[in-house]
Amino acid sequence: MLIRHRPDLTDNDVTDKALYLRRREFITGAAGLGLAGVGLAGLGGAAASAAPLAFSKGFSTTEKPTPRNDVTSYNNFYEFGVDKGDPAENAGKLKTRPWTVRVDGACEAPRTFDIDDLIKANKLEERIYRLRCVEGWSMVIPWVGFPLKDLIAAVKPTSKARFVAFETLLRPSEMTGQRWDVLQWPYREGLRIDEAVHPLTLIAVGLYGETLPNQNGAPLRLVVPWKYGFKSIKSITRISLVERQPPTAWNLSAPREYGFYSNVNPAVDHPRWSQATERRIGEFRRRDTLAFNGYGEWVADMYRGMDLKRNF
Ligand SMILES: Nc1nc2c(c(=O)[nH]1)N[C@H]1C(S)=C(S)[C@@H](COP(=O)(O)O)O[C@H]1N2
Ligand SMILES: [Mo]
Repeated sequence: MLIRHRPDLTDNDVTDKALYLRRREFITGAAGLGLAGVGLAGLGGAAASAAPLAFSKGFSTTEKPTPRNDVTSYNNFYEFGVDKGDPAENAGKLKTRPWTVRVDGACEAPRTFDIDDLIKANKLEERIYRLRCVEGWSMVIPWVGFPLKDLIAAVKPTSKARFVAFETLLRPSEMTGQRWDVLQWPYREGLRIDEAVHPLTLIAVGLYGETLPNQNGAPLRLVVPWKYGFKSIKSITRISLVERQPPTAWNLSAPREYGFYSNVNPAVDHPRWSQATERRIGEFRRRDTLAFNGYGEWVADMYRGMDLKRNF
């Protein structure tokens, strides 16, 4: 199935509007949460904007996307096995319709969304992002999705919504890797509320212009491009607004190795390997890893005053 996207917008158009929206949010502070349904692509050509060119990489990198075949055959999705080829081989068993996502917790309007209604109700955009796995490899992936902040705004969060907890489906009959306790199932992840409503944080429902292949997290997954890939939880069934920092699958399994924040950070090594460099899938030479995966200009402010070696 082909997803409607907007080939009429160039990267610069999209990012100009993104900058415009983002500025407005920062000015209005918490009121920015009320910007429900204002998809960037939905502004059309008329929106006023005066963006510095430096922003043109913020929302879509101009780097060459990793070939589709690599994006869909070299995966981490432990619900289907621990080897890179296992998800492509086994995820076909997962039934992704019907599918609902419960969004609840500290909000005035908790709701259960049907995935097709959710896709129809939101303006989809293409976002080409770098993805850096904590294992030391990276890709450039053209996602199709919508900002998580729009979904959060739809349920009207209260002031008690300080974190967001995410859960993947639990269904060992189809997710055959869930028969083994390599992680505590279901897979769980979490973000601080400001990270969750950051304009870069995406709910992806597609890649390369089409619906997500199961191995990439169909029918919907999170994409947080400045954090290690494991934060980008796949095949989500529940999103809860919570008061306290929620437990996360990798932190539960190895707290010394995987922290809650997990911002890409070349200066903080994993206990068992360096994070200074990475291998871009399809390339031979390693390249330097960038702080916040190259998105620091847009996200570093959220961590001002925090010790990122302790809060790894
Ligand atoms: N539910 C779930 N989500 C997950 C994982 C997983 O095992 N289960 N693996 C994570 C890891 S380690 C990475 S690097 C990315 C990989 O996403 P991709 O296969 O689409 O490139 O998914 C993340 N999301
Ligand atoms: Mo990863």
